[in-house]
Amino acid sequence: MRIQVINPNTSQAMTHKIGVAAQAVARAGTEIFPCCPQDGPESIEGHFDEAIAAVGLLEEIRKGVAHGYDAHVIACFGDPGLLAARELAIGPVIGIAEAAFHLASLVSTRFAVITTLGRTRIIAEHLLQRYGMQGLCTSVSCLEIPVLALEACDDALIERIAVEGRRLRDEEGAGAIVLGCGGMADLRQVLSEAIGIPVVEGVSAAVKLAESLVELGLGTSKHGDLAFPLGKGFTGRYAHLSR
Ligand code: 5HY
Repeated sequence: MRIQVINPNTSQAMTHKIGVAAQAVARAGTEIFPCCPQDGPESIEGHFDEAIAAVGLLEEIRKGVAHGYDAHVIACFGDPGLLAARELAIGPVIGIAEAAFHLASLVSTRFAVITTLGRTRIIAEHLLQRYGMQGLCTSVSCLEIPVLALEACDDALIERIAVEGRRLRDEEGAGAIVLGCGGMADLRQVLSEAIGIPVVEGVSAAVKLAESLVELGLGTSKHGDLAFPLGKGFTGRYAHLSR
């Protein structure tokens, strides 16, 4: 099985970290193909970044479909371009936020999310609403750190996240913690041990869900709104999309 794991920002270091984390949990027969767009923001920290990043993400999905990958993972906690990607894809397309929320809901009655900047809290809250998970989430906690600070995540930052995770466990009754950034892909085990409750990390969650869907023969439905995009002309830099 071959799974494309797309980091929608253009940080090579984060793309590598995400690829290593994805391969670490993949089955022996699963090959992970990490990638990121050539063009776009180095990190995604708001609505504008997400909108720009989505175009590059969709180009990567187009390439992945052409390569015949069995599934695709969108390794950004905003799940940018998820439904548009599903229109293009034949195999399943899994966003790391949706994946993490669902797995957290299977091991706890209430979970909390720990993410980066306060200004992106609303993005996670909108996703909880869209996925019908709002009632299961005690809160979206923000560390007020830039996404790229996770590229050089030291023990002090790990301890900061662990302290917040224990607070959410003790003060809000969270039974599980969801790590709300693709840049936290390498922190699942250390934080699970430090916080003492299930810690769900989106990249690993999405890879395992993708494997399960492929093995069940479940690809993206091509009936209705997720059918391939209607043929039409595109102009300018998108002329190559015309069909
Ligand atoms: C992410 N931004 O997973 C998101 C989430 C965040 O560049 N990768 C990004 O932390 O806002």
